[in-house]
Amino acid sequence: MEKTLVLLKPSCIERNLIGEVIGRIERKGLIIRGMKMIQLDEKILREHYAHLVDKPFFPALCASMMATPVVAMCLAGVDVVRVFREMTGATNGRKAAPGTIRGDLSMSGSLNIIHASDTPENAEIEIARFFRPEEVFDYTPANLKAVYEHDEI
Ligand code: IDP
Ligand code: MG
Repeated sequence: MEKTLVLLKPSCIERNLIGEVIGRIERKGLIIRGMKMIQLDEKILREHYAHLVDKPFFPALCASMMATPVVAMCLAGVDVVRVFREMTGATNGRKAAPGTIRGDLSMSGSLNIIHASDTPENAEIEIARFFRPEEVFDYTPANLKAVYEHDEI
């Protein structure tokens, strides 16, 4: 089953929204395969946000991502990368559609609550960046038969 990497950013932790976001993940029927708190540093952020290191806002982005530990999660589901990006919403919380995590919970273009992998290829790279293999658990939740029709998984 496809996997994706999610970070609950310091803007989520500081606003006491961890439970709100995890509740949405659980209610959607996504499987939590791994979850832990990590204090990020500049080294891992330069890798994770390599496409942004030359932007003028990169130092502020780094500072905001190191303000508290983050909650890193590995989620699984059919087509989960696309499904969870749609649940996440557009980058800027002021432009993200209502009903999405950012659209409902954020008013900022940088303090936007959550990171989600954008492609299955990047998800594999990002999961390996934040989790050791033994921290990702390959179990089958008992309710899976109620989440998917038998021919969907
Ligand atoms: P994404 O998180 O929606 O995939 P990216 O373009 O990959 O968006 O940017 C990564 C993160 O960098 C964003 O989630 C946001 O926190 C921050 N960011 C992106 N663009 C801007 C900007 O123009 N100003 C300030 N922060 C930004
Ligand atoms: Mg991105």
